Parts: sequence; structure tokens; C-alpha cells
Amino acid sequence: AAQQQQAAAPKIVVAAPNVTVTNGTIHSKYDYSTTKVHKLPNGQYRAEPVTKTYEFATSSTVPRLGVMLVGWGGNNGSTLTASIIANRRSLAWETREGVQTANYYGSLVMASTVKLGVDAEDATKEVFVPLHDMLPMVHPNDFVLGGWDISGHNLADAMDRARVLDPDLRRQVRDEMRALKPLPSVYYPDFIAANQEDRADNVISGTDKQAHLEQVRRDMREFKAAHGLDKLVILWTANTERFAEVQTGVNDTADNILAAIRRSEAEIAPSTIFAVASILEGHTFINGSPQNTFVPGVLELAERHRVHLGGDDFKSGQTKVKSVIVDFLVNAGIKPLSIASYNHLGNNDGKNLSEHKQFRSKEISKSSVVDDMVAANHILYDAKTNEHPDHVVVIKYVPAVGDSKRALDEYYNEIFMGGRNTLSMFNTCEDSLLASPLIIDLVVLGELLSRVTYKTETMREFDSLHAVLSPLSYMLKAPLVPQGTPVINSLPRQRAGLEAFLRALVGLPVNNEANLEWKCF
Ligand code: NAI
Ligand code: DG6
Repeated sequence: AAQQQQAAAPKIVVAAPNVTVTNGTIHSKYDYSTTKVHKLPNGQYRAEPVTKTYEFATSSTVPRLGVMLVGWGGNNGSTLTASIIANRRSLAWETREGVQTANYYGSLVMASTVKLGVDAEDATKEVFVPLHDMLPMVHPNDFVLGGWDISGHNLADAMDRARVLDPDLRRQVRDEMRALKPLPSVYYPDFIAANQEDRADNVISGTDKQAHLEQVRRDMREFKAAHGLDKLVILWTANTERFAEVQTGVNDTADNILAAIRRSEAEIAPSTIFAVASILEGHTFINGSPQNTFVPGVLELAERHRVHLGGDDFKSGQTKVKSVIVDFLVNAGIKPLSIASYNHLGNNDGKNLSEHKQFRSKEISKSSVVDDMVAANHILYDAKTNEHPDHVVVIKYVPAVGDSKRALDEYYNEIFMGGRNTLSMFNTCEDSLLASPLIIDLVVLGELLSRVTYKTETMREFDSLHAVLSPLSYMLKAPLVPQGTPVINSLPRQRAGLEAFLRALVGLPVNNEANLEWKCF
């Protein structure tokens, strides 16, 4: 049976009348101030400050959490698992640079800090705290890991196949990794590249998609019971699939998708089977790949069951940098005319992406990332003609470079008085070492957000957050947001938005960069 978890004592105690902590719940009453803009016929803008009060109630009970990865035996899955074991055991290993110890670098939650405020004794000093301490969060060392893979390699063999981690580290975790074996998975060959077929030796038999759904649901229940877990998060880090066709009567509504699974319709992808299984079992589901797992029927089903979703596609290297550089250029008043992005990589992800349909899924998610920044500056880009920089993305499979992905980008920009400026970047991405910490962030924050409830003045009861978790956008290339709401791709805005939201949950106002205490003495 699941162990009774205790509410964790918060690291940060907010001293304000709008905040109370009772029965393991943090209550905050939060005044959210924004500006309503009225566009007047004479071309003026009338800006009206408005404030709306929200109440947040966040449970501070940190659950015993199971994390089930689809694609557990891949480069990300095996790297993450070995790295968590190494952190748990505080391992040190030999590298050619010297002795290295385990850490969580690259994780926003585990290795970044946020400004809490200024020192009460000395206002010239800022106080930074680990992001992990803002609210009670699961520690990745406590993840109970499991999952599925169409390849039957145990995790030790999978780690060796990935060729990501140093040999001396692999040696130290090998025995523990060998005992971990992915469950058989759902394999519909048409959705991933044909070159993956020789990997598929660990698949759930038959072609009955309803039976597959039920098996996956059973796997989740059995894993939860076997490890005495309170909660699961399910995360897709399996191969990139082709886009599924959205068809009327098949995957367009919640009822239709459930019926389509019963009929074993062709356009139901494996990732969608896992998403539907998670929703029906009540577990948060995150999609780390670019395909359209979240067809309209899945989104409706998640809202109906009040289960959370996050996606799509980890934003780890080239795209993460792009979402900083384009933000900088456009906000500096410099106009990118073209962005040409080349990638070559030699891991299994690259092999799968060498087929056109899977490449196309990735091309779509990597290409949308500048849209909001371009749309925000109508001085540089003519909104009437939907003016946009040329943007191309190329991906080539070069086995020799393995997981060490190379990303080359050229930004060709228009500057003052018709001048041209070119920025060129060479980024060695170390794909899985950048992506694995993002899995930690998505899981930890996704779990936290599922403990948050809110209420506005017009609501009678507290409700959970919208099924689509847009605060996870920082980690994702093509952020999924509630229908009709804007997508924010700019990395600084995503970070600021997440920080502001976490502060609201504990009843703290947004960090004010006016820094008046340093200007108006
Ligand atoms: P990988 O190819 O090493 O691992 C994927 C694993 O999924 C393989 O072990 C494969 O056997 C398994 N698999 C395929 N179909 C499956 C199914 N239906 N059920 C269960 N397992 C299945 O790839 P890697 O590098 O781990 O990346 C995983 C995903 O994350 C890919 O879609 C990739 O595009 C995406 N991604 C990776 C990033 C990175 O930096 N490594 C960054 C952004 C996204
Ligand atoms: C080609 O870029 C292969 C992809 O799977 C990427 O390596 C991965 O999605 C990371 O992309 P990015 O743009 O964040 O480096």
C-alpha cells in the first residue's frame, strides 16, 4: 500500500496577511495586475491598469512519485536513469579532465536559482534561492523509474548502446542498471522510420488497439501498486512519430477517439494510446517528441477527466539558443532576414529522423519557434503582409558523431541604415546530456502543478489548473497551450512567466526590475 506522505515544511515562509499555511496546504490570495489596452479610432491607445484577485491552494504533500518513460531504453531514458542512480549514490568517476562527481546541471529546477528579494539588512544585496526551494517539490533522487520500450535491452545494455556517459561511470552503475528492463510496448511500424524495425523485439502482441490500451493501463496500475506509489507521471521520450492525420469521426473528439481505438483505426498512433491510457488512469502525460500526439480528441478527453498534459518536443540545444538570440535581436530593434539552421547527428534519433515523415514532424516543431517574437515587433515586420524571416531547418544523419549533435546556425540581419550583419554559431549539443535534465524539470514541475488549485471571485469552488500545462513551455520547442491562448516561445519570457507563477502560488509579487531601491534613495 502507498505510504502516507507528510506535508513538507516549506523552505520559504512568506510573512504576509494574504498567505496562510494550514493542514498541509499553502493558501495565497494574489492580486494579479495587468494592463487593458483600448485601441481608439484616432490611433491612440488608452491603457487601463486592472487588478484581479486569485486564490491559490497548493498541497505541500510531496508524493512518492513513479516516473514511467515510454522509450525508456533510448539515449534519453538510459542517460537519465544512470544519472539519477549516480546522483543518489553521490558517485565520482574518472574522465580525461579529472574526477567528475554527479550533479544536476542543465536542470532548471535543480541547478538554477531565483531572486527571492533583497536582503532585509542591506538592500544593496539580492537574495537568490534554488528554484527547487520555492515550493515543496519532488527530488529527482526519489523518482521511482520504470517504463516501456520496443527494444528489449536491459538498461545497462541500453546505456552502452547509447554511448553517452563515460565508461568509468557506466561501470559503476552497470549492475543496478542491468536489473532494470523495459516493459513490452505498443509498436505500429507505420508511425516511425522503417530503419527502426530491427530494434522492435519487445512489443505487445497483436493488432487490437483496444487490447494495447488496456495492457498499458494495466502496466501503470501494476507499477504503481508494486512500488507503493502515490502518483505517476508518464513521459514520451520514444522515437519521433509521423503526424497522425486528424480525421472526422476518428480522433477529432473524445468519444470518437475512444471508439476509434476500439475499432483499431489506422490513424491512432502509439503515443496517442499512451496519452489516452494516462488520461483514463488519471496520470499527467508529457510528450517530449514533436508529433501531434495531442489530437483534438485527446485534448477533449484530458479536459473531461481533469488530467494534465504537457508538450511538445524537448527544447534542448539549437532551438533553446534560437529562442534567446531571436528575442535579443528583435528586442534590440535588429531585423533577422533569414535564419538557416543545420543539424547533423549520429544517434538513433538522427537515424529515425532520416526518413521524411519523421523529419517533417521535427521540422515543424523547430520552425515555429520564432513566430511570437516576430509578431511582437510591427516596426520591423509588417503584420498586414505577415512578413517573416526566411527560416530553414536541415537535419542530416551522420553516424560518426553519435549523440554529440552539431548545430550550425546563421542569422542574417538588417541593421541601421540598410546595413547587414551576420551571426554564425556552432553548437555541440550533446543531445541526451541536455535533454535528460529537461525530463526532470518537466516531471517535477508537472507534478507540482497538478497539486495546485485556484479560485477567482466568480468561482464557488477551487478548481485544478487547465488540463494543458503551459507553464512547462520553457522546456519545450512547440509549447502546447490552452486553445485560443498565445504561445510564448521567447526563453526569457518563458522563464519570467514560470517564476512569476511560482511566486504567485506562495503569495509573492513579481520581481520588479525597476529596482527603485537602488535609484531613489
Ligand atoms: P532514441 O532513439 O535513443 O530513444 C527512443 C527509444 O524509443 C528507443 O529505445 C526506441 O526503441 C523506443 N521506441 C520507439 N517507439 C517506441 C514505442 N512505440 N514504445 C516504446 N518505445 C519506443 O532517442 P532519444 O535521443 O532518446 O530521443 C527520444 C525522443 O526525444 C525523440 O523523439 C527525440 O526526437 C526527442 N528529443 C530528443 C532530444 C535530445 O536532445 N536527445 C531533444 C528533443 C527531443
Ligand atoms: C536534430 O536537431 C535532432 C533533434 O532530435 C534534436 O537534436 C533535438 O530535437 C534537439 O533539438 P534542439 O533544436 O533543441 O537542439
